[in-house]
Amino acid sequence: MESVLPGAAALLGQARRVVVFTGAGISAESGVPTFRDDLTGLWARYDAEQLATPEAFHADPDLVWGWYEWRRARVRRARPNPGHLATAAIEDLVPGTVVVTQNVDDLHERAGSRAPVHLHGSLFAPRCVGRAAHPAAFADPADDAADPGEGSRLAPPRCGHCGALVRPGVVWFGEALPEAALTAAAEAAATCDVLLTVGTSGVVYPAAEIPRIAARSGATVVQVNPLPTPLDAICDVNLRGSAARILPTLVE
Ligand code: BJW
Repeated sequence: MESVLPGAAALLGQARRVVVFTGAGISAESGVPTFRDDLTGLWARYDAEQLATPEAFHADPDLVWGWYEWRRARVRRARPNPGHLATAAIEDLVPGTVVVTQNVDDLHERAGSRAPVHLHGSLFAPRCVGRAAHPAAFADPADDAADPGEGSRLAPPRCGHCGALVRPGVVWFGEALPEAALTAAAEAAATCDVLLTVGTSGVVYPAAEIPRIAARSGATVVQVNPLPTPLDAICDVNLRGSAARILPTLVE
C-alpha cells in the first residue's frame, strides 16, 4: 500500500477538479462514532428504526430528540482531526475541489473546508416538522452546551411560528435527500478528474451513487478505508488505513 501512496498524491497534484466524498469514518478519530463498525458503531448499539425514521420521531419524540441532543453535545466536544485538515488542504491545493459529506457533524467546516455539501443534513440545523416551509424559530439548546447524557429523554422545543414540534435537521431513512445538495454532488461527481471516497461503507443510497457516478464518468476513484467495502470494485486505488493517517500523506 505504501508504494501506491505517491501515485495517489501525484493524481491529486495533476487534477483540476476533485471531489472528496466522506462518511462517518473520517470523524471516527475525532471520537465521533460511525454507524456500522462492529461493537463501536451506533447501529451496533441502537435500533435505527426506533431513532432514525420519521415514524420513530412521531411515535416517541422525547426519545429521539434526547438521543440527538446527546450526539450533538458529543460532536461539540470533538475536534477536527488530521483527516479533516488534509481535506481542507486539498481544497487549497486544487481550487476546483468539492467536499461532499454524508456526515451530520460540522468538523469539515471547523477544519476550514469552505462549503461542504451535506447530503444527510446537519445536527446543527433543527427544523420545524410543520408542512409550511419556514425555519424553526426557537432557542436552540445547542447554544447552551447542554448534554442530556446518553439514553436521556428530552422534550423537543416547539416552533415559534406555528407551534409544531422542532425535529433534528438530519435525513432519516425513507426521507428524500435535500435536492440542491444531491444535484450539486451528482454534478461534481460527473465532472471531476479524481474522486476520493473516505471513511464510508458505501451502502446507503442514493449517497452511495456519488462515487459510482464519478467512476462511470471516467474519473479516477481512490478509496481510503481500513476495511474493504462494496466500493472496492469501482475504485482504481484502494488505500487501506485510517483517514487521519493517509489523507495528510496525499497533500504533504
Ligand atoms: C474509517 C475509519 C477511519 C472506520 N478512517 N475510515 C436501494 C437498495 C436498498 C435500500 C435502499 C435503496 N435506495 C434507498 C434505500 C433505502 C435507504 C438505504 O440506503 N438503505 C440501505 C442502508 C439498505 N435510503 C434511504 O432511506 C434514503 N432516502 C431515500 O432513499 O429516499 C427515497 C425518497 C425519495 C423521494 C421521496 C421520499 C423518499 C435516506 C438515507 C438517510 C441515511 N441517514 C443516516 C442517518 C443520518 C442521521 C443521523 O446521523 O442519525 O445517515 S443512516 C447513516 O448511514 C448516516 C450516514 O450518513 C449513512 C452512511 O454511513 P457511513 O458514513 O458510510 O458510515 P458507516 O458507519 O456505514 O461506515 C463507516 C466506514 O468508515 C466503514 O467502512 C469503516 O471501515 C470506515 N472507517 N474508521 C477511515 N479512522
